[in-house]
Amino acid sequence: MALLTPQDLEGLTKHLECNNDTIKKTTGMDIADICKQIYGTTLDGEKVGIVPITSGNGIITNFSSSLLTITEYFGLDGAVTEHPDVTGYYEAVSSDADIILMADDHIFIAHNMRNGKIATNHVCTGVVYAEIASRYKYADSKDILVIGLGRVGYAGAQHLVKRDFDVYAYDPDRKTMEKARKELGIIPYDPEEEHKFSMVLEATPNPNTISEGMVAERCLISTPGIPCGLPEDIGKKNEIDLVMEPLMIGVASMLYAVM
Ligand code: 2YC
Ligand code: MG
Repeated sequence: MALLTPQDLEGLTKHLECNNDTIKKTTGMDIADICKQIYGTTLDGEKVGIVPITSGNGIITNFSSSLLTITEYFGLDGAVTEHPDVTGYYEAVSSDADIILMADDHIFIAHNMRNGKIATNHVCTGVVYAEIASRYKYADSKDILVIGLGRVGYAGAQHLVKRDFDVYAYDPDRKTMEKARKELGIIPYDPEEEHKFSMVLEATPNPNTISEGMVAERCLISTPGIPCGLPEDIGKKNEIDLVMEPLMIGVASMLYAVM
C-alpha cells in the first residue's frame, strides 16, 4: 500500500473544501450527507483519541495533526495523545475517548469504544468514493467502471454491486479480475474495448490509468488514488469532474461507519 507523504497532506482543508464543492455540484449532496446516506448514522461531537504509531516506517510527521484537523472539521472533539503506541492507546482510553484512530503501515482503523464497532480506512475509502461516483446526476446509464481491484477498489465494487449498478471492472492482474468476477459478479472490462462510462472509480497507485476510450463526453471520476490516474490532456477534451483527495473523505467515511 502506498504510504502517504507529508507533502500529500499539505493544504488538507483547502483540498477538502474544493472537493466538497465538486461533490455538491455533481451529486447534489456534500460529503457528510453522502456518509449519512451510506451508513444511516450521524456524528454528535464525540471525543476522538488519535494515537501516533511508531512501527514500520514510523510516524508520518503531519498524519496525526491531519486527523485532528479532520475530526474538528466534522465537529468532533479530537486530541492527539502525548505518547505513541500502547502508552498512547492507554492515554486515549483513560481520557474517555469514544473513538480511537490509529494506523500502522498496513492498516488504519477507527474503533468505537462505546458500541465496539471497528472500521478500516481501505474499506471505508472504497465505499465512499464508489458512492460519490454512483450519485453522478448527469450519468447516462447504470454502467459504472472500477479501475483497480485491490483492497480499496474491491470494497468499492462490492458496494456498487449491492446498490444494483452494472459494475464493469478492470485490474492488470488477471487472477484478481477473476476473483472479483466470481465473488462479486463484476463484468470484466477490457480497456481495448470501446465502452465509455460517465461514472468511474479509480483506485490504483499508478498514474495515467484512464484512457480516452473509457470516458464519456461528460464524466465524474472519483479517485482516492495517489498519483492521479487521469492524464492531463483527457481532462481537457471531455467535460470531466474529478473528486480526488488524500485522506479526509476516507476518514469521514470511517467516522460515520463506527457510529
Ligand atoms: O504517523 C503514524 O502514526 C503512522 N504510523 C501512520 C501510518 C499511515 C500509513 N498509511 C498510509 O499512509 C495511507 C493510509 C492513510 C491510506 C493509504 N495510505
Ligand atoms: Mg491512481
